[in-house]
Amino acid sequence: MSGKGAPEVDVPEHTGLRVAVVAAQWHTTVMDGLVDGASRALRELGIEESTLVRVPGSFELPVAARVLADRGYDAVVALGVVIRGGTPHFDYVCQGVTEGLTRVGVDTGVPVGFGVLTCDTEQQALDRAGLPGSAEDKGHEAVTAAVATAATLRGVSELRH
Ligand code: DLZ
Repeated sequence: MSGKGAPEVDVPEHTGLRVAVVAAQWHTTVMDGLVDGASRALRELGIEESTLVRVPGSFELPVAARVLADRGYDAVVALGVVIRGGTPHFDYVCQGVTEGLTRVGVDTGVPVGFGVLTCDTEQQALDRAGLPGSAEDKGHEAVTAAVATAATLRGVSELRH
């Protein structure tokens, strides 16, 4: 998948939205970049209430995201890095985390920002980590997408009441 074609996301009015970030710990340098990018986006958006929860690996992201969604956060952002190794393990972890996070969003109605990098090499992950020299900033993007979606959905639910 290419980053070409990414939109300039317009974030609707989002005063008072509460955001939870859940981040795995594998691949420290890349994860530090993703977490920093997410924090920067939260600051730029003026989000006043946010929390950061760390879990061991990406496979643990969905259960943590579900608990945070159930705690009343308006948006959850999941950050992780999975790098292909020599066994099918990569595919199972990627499938588990992707399907799990999708379920959390659909089942709870709480938008889940998908900031999980699934890469063939560490260099591909570094290129997307929001570090100095990275071409992309996926932690920042995931927060922006989740907050924009939560703000849009808040507007929609107000229309229906
Ligand atoms: C086991 C494992 C492996 C091999 N690789 C990664 C990885 O690249 N990125 C990641 O976030 N987690 C990895 N894990 C750990 C699993 O996500 C999970 O934490 C363990 O299987 C324990 O449930």
